[in-house]
This record gives sequence, C-alpha cells and structure tokens, in this order.
Amino acid sequence: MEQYSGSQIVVLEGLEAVRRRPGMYIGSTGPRGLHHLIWEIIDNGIDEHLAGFCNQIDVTIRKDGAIEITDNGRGIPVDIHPVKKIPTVRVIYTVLHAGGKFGSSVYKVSGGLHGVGASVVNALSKQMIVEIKRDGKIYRDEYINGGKPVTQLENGLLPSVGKCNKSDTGTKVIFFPDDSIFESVDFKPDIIKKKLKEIAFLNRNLLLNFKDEITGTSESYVEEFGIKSFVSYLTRDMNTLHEDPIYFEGSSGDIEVEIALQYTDHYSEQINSYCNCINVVDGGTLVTGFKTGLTRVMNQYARELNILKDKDENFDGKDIRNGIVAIVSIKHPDPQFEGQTKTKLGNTDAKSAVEDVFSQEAQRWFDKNIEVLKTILDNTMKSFNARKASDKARTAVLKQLYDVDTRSKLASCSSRKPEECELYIVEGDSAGGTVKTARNRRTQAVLPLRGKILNVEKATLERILTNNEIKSMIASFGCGIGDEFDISKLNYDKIIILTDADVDGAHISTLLLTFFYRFMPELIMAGKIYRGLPPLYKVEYETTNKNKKVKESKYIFNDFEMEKFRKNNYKILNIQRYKGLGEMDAHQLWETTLDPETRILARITISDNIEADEITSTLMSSNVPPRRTFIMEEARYAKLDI
Ligand code: 0R9
Repeated sequence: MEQYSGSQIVVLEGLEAVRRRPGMYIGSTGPRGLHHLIWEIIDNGIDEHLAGFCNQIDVTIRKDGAIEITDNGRGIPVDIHPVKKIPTVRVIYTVLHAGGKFGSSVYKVSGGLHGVGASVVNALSKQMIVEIKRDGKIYRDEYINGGKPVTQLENGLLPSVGKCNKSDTGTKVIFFPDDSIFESVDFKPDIIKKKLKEIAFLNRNLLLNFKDEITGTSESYVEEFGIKSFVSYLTRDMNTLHEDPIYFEGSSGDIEVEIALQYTDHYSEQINSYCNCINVVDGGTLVTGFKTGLTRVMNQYARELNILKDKDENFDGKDIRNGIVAIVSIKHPDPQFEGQTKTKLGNTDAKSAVEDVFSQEAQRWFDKNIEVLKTILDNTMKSFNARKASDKARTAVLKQLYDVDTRSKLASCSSRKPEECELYIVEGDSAGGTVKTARNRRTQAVLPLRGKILNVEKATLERILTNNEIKSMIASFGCGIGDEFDISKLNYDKIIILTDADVDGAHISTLLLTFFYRFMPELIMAGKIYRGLPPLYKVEYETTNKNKKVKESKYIFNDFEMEKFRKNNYKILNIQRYKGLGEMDAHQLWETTLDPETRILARITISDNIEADEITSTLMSSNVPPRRTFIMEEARYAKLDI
C-alpha cells in the first residue's frame, strides 16, 4: 500500500454550510443523526483496521456527555499539508471532504460511505479534541463552536503534549455534539452496542470495547468467525436444517467476497448484504450475483443427483432460497451506491465477483458435504411442491378477488384519483359504521375488519390467501400480491390503520403490519402505511380570560400529555376517557381522527431490515421462549392497559 502524502487528500471548503443544513449531511438532527456522528468516527478507525494497522477500537460514553473513540492504528499524520500548509490532521477535521472521503489512495478500501467525514462531526460539535500518538510523541488538536481550532501551532506544526512508547500509536477523538443543533444530545447505549456487535461480525478479530461511564457498565465484542457467527446469531431462535452455517470466502480481482449461509425451516428468505461494512439494505449487484450463483450450482447438483430429470424444468431460485438466512459481505475499492437512499450497490463487477467466488467455493464444499447438499435439495423440492399447491390456491383466490362478495364490506370513496384517496382499515363493524358516517365520502374509503385478522407468521400460504379479511384487503388495495404485486396500481395514497388505543387494538395493528411486511413490504417502503392516532381523553376545563371564567375542551392523545396537562392547574370539569373508537360520535371522530387538518397520523417505516425481520418472527411466530424473553425485555418500554 502506498504511503500517505498530504496531496492525495480531496479538499472542499465549508463547515458553515454543514451547520446551516445538517440534515443534508447526516440525514436528521434527531437520534439517528446524533448517532451518525459516532458511526462516522468509528468508520475511520475501521478503515485503518481494513488497511491492516488497527485491531482495537474503544467507544466510551463519558460522564460529561462526550463520546470518546480510540483506535490503535498508526495515528493520523501530523505533518504539514503541502497545499493547506497546516497539520494534515487539522485539514481532515476542518476542511469538508467531497466524494471519496480522504481520496482513494489513502485507503484501498473505505467503509466510510456513511460518508461525510470527520469535519462534519466537528462542524456539528461544541468541542472536539483529537489526540494522536505517533513516533513516540503525543499530539493534541482542539476545536470549539463547530470546528474553530484553538490549539496554537508552532512553526505550522502541532506542539507535542507528551511522550509515549514508539510502538504505542493510535488516534483518540472526543466530541461534544452541539445541543443547539440536535434535538437531544443523549446517546443511547443500546443503539451503540447493537452497532458495535454488527461491526464485530463484519470485521473478524477486530476488538470493540464499549464503556458507559454514566451507568458504569462495559461490554466487549470480538468475533473470531465473523459473518459465520453473524448467521448463527440470526438463526439462534430458529430450527436449522444443518448444524453449522456454511462459509465461503475468496476474491476476484480487487474485490474480496465472503458469504455465510444456513437453512432453516422458515417459509421465507433473509439475505443481508454489506459492502465495505455498509449494510446495503436494497441489495443490488452483490445479491444478484449470490442468487444467480446459488440457483446455478443447486440446479447442476439436482441434475447430477437425478433429483431433476432431463424433461424437468430447473428449480426456481425462490424455491432454492426458501428458508435461507445468509450474509453476503464484500470489500470493494470503488463502491457505487445507487438509489435515492444510496442503499443499493450498482457495480457490475460485484455481481460477477460474488457469483464466481460462490460457484467455485460452493462446489468444492458441497462435493465434500453431500448430506447437507441433499438436505437443501430436499427442502427445495418441498418448497417447489408447496408453491405449486399454493399457486393453485392463489389462482382460485385471485379469481374470487373480483367477486362482488369479497369487496362488499368496503365503503369506497367516489374519487378515482389514487393520489387523493385514503383507505381507513378499521377494527370492528361498529367503529367502521361511525367512520363511514363521519368520513369525507369523496376521498376517504373505509374497510371494517371483523375481529382479529389471521397471524400470517404462523399460517400456511393457502390459509392466508383464503382468509376473508386478507382477501378484502388485497381486493381493496388493487395492486395484487406476490409476483403480481404492482404498486402503481394501488388505489390509495394512504392506507391508515385505525384501531382502539388499547392492547387489543395494538395487537390488531401488529397483525396487519406483519401481513404488510411479509406480503407487501413495498407499501411500507413507499411510505403508504400509517397508523391513525385517536385521542385517549377529552378534557373539559375552566380558564380565565379578561377576568371572565371560560369553559374550554381539549382532546388528549396519550397519558404523557395528560400528565403534562394536569400540571397546568386548570380547573378540570370533566374527563372523558375513550375506551374505543365506538365511544366517539361521528363529529368527534371527524375532528380528532379523520380530518386531514387536525388528525395525527404516524407513518410506518422500516429503519433496520434485520431488526424488523427479527421482531416480526419473534413476536408473531409460534416459537414461544424467545417471544417470552422479548416481551419481558421490552415490557419496560411498553405501557400496559389493564
Ligand atoms: C478514532 C478514529 N480514527 C481515525 O479517525 C483515524 C484516521 C486515521 C488515519 C490513519 C491512521 N489512523 C487513523 N485513525 C492513516 C495513517 C497513515 C496513512 N493513512 C492513514 C500513515 O501513518 O501514513 N487517516 C485517515 C486519513 C488520513 N489518516 C490522512 F492521511 F488523510 F490524513
């Protein structure tokens, strides 16, 4: 690898621009953006690990609210930058970098396409300190108020503030996020620990130490077997079809490929992909390469073993992947992330690299592990047969979908313009009746559901597709299901789940979301699914206006808001607690829950595929012990309605 030289650094000006529009650089100024600052600095340590110079990163939430991140790499260079004529480390922390972070020749592979650089973290911090151990000396540079340097340079260089062993090298970064920019500057230990665990899985033998000085707790993460252990972790509560995950690694040109996979008895597939340690949620070329390689290799074996006869068609990739849990991780020198959210890999050479490494290594491995191969092909055959049966059922269902009977419960709206139409899915016929009366008939349609809908996580596909409530939904949405799903045919701009604000209501919402997540995830991804939030209370109270007593009323949507209201010390005349939607009259329902001007809607989003998948199967499958653990662990966050 080439030695660093300051001129390789890509330079762009503008920390002030970052402070003016932080969202453009870190996505948001909420918790997600706040934690993004940590990932940005950790990424730089990981780059040093990927280059082979660092095997430990420590992350600490300090008592004073700062985050401290230390790596044991070579230490950021402190020499004078040839263009900027200031220490290189100061260039890194004060000059906004564009595109390829430090410039492609500093690191061959860079994970930092979180990707905005340390200067952005500095721009959004009240104070930032960088301490470097290099050549037996300790250097320290400090910045305040969004990146203004305070350390005096001596002959253009940072003064050394201490000595250390020559072999003791590394970079320590401390920052206090600016509380005038972020909604809150409280770091969440659980979010950090989850991230460090993921980093450990993706970077074999990199030790990550986490310390929370506020609670006095600490944890360490290191994974000798990397993504193989990641797969074991993901399948820990599932029934697996073979004992250990299968692991392949290899390279094609400059691209390094790692794949780990395990088959389970689940009726779904879960393929998580990473490029340079970044989770490419929407997959792209690396996932296509894996799928193509897997389909080809398995069909070849199926013919060799006479499971497929000459006259038979090849197995469909979907049947081969049924039940699979896999991680595909590549290291690419020049990754191209595509799409609006930059969560899809576009490099065509990644497809052939993954396909080639998989095909070669898989054949070598399966030749020696015929029993596992047979188990997988047996599972493929079962999936193929089940799919044939369910195709028949689905054809029958799709025929029925257009029967008048199935659609009869839907009170449609008169507008035929999807962009202005909304569908309220309402719990129960009685609440459905009130919503039908209260709504705007031109743009708001209503679909009442009778009782609890089917738990799709536990049911067979055939049962799912013949369930009346599910059929009504598919028919009303108009965009089909499975292979025929086409979001452009969706009849509504918003699908709004409206249930009572109690435990049963929450359960029905969860069942509906499970159905959408498993069968129409595109609706969630496209931001079409919402939860309507009906009020919990109506309070009548007395205030004084110009010495006159005035009676007023207010809807309150949760207990937290109620607590706050009580602190106002108004004279409360009456509190009505709504146990269900049915207790509101049409007018109340309109002004609190249906009127686009005043209602509150919560849009459902998926921020983390693995977590969404895990929570869905933990909560909704029939495997009781993990569900019990999850409910016990999460109970402290939930409010019970007893
Ligand atoms: C805790 C967070 N760690 C870092 O931000 C970090 C950056 C960094 C680094 C180098 C080594 N360790 C680092 N830690 C480095 C050193 C050398 C060459 N390239 C990289 C060397 O000693 O020759 N740098 C990342 C970018 C740069 N250094 C620079 F070269 F652009 F300045």
